[in-house]
Amino acid sequence: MGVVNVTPDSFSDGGEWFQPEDALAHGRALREQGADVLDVGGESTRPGAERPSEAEELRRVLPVVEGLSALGPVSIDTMRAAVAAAALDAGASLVNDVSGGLADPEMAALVAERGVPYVAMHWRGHSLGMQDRAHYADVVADVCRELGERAEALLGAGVPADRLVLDPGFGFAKLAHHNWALLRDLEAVLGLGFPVLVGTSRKKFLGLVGREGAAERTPLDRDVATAVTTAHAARHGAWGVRVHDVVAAVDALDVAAELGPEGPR
Ligand code: PMM
Repeated sequence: MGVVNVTPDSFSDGGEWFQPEDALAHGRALREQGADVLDVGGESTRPGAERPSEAEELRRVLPVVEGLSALGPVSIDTMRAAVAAAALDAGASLVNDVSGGLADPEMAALVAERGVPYVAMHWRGHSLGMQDRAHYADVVADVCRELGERAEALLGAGVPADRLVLDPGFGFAKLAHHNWALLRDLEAVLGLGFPVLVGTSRKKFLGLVGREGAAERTPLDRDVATAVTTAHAARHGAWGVRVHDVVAAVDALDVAAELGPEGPR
């Protein structure tokens, strides 16, 4: 899954694709590089970010969704049911909701009605103040329990079980050691019985690794580390990876395919 952020303030690609024509060109390039799905988003979720209005989010994403859907599958990265509905009408075929349906009570019904694949991510609240919620007794057990409860609620609201994908939400209300614990123990998330999407690309914990006492890597310098986590995720059975650098991810996935699943042979 290649990331197309149509935002002025994403931490990872700093507004590079904010103009629709730039986002379209970027999406086309990611598709040519081998992305199976393009994930178009108009709201930055970096810690501390303020939300755009619904009208502004629609203005950002719709032309890009429409243009890129002509070339292949597009997912809409949104927490708003109205934006998801408009994007599906414009050609998107999958909804990626970092709030797992918690931000908008209409989301579950919309996804159920449309019957499209739905990525529900582990989330504890909006970006402002998000990292204040990074408290866990046992991060793997707590995230699995909260995600499992979300999955049950979504199924109860009519989302078909074979359309649901779960995501542990790397970097969302999580400190570096929480992210590492979840990545190390991806099998626990897979144990919930749904396909799992992994979104570690360019996140802060990859900028910090091995850098104690030194400056962290900038987001653009985190693609090598991301390729390693991509191969790891694939070898542990992830359904998909959400990445900015598709060239590196395709290489990492090819290597992972040659090595096969992790574990004793
Ligand atoms: N991360 C971001 C945005 N959307 N969606 C899913 N499913 N999982 C993620 O980890 C995720 C996401 C934030 O990263 P960005 O600012 O680089 O898009």
